[in-house]
Amino acid sequence: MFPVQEELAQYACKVDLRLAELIPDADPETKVISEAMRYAVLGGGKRIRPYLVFAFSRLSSGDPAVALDFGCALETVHSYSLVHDDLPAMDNDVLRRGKPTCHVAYGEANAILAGDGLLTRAFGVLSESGAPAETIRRAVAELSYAAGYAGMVGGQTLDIATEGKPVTRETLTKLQRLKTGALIRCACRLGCISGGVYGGELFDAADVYAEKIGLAFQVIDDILDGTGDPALLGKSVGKDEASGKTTWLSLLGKDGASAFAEELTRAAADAVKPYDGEGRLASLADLLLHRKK
Ligand code: GRG
Repeated sequence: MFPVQEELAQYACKVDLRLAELIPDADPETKVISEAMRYAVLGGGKRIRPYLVFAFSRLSSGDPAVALDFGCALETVHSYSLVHDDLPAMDNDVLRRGKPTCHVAYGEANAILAGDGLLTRAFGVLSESGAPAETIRRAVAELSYAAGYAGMVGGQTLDIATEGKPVTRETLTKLQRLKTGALIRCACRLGCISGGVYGGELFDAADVYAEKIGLAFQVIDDILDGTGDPALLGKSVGKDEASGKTTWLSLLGKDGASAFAEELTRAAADAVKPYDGEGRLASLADLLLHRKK
């Protein structure tokens, strides 16, 4: 089996170091925002999305430095989404990545601004990555699409609109494909784009892999919310059941949801088999299936 856990841990350290360089402390009068941004983005995240960029960048023979910056840009968007998702107006969570959430630590207004700062910084990071102009253009378009109303923001909108109402399996799949899946697909695509691959068989295989692991990721997230250990997860659990939310756990039960996640994981590995000689992508899908946090 490919040693994906070790490689992911090493890559996460690289991502942390690079993010610290890309988001330096600003001038003293606005330091509270750069501090809140660094608080939200540094330390604690699994860095799965940057690792996906790295893995697909290898397959497209991309420049590793460009892939790292593309992954960091995506991680700043992911971190902004967590900051805003935790706000009182949204999920009203007090714990994230084992620490008080950004608004608890810095106040609500600063948390909103820190999220805004992270989102906008992402596009600066892509633009300054040193990649060819066409590669940057494609990466900016891809990230903007995935993070925006046709992607993650749209998914969050659906999530809020369906709050407290039972939803069908189809609606749940759509909601999660947008809310969580869009950034995961963007990660795989940015990896391809970093090596100048803008379409074709590898790009299509990356899309199928992303779709399958994205949904499996969410199924596991639902199982962990219902049965996971809050100390290990670094966030509160049991909120889905308490709020009567439709999840994969409530739709399929624990065994059914686990079987579904396994099926998706197998399908993900199959989709990239021709490119995955080392087994990195299959091992990553398997690691995500068995994650405890
Ligand atoms: C506020 C516009 C806006 C969007 C929020 C991402 C999101 C949309 C909400 C997060 C809520 C949530 C718990 C979703 C489940 C899947 C998910 C994205 C989990 C967190 O991602 P991980 O596990 O987190 O990769 P780390 O901390 O490892 O980076």
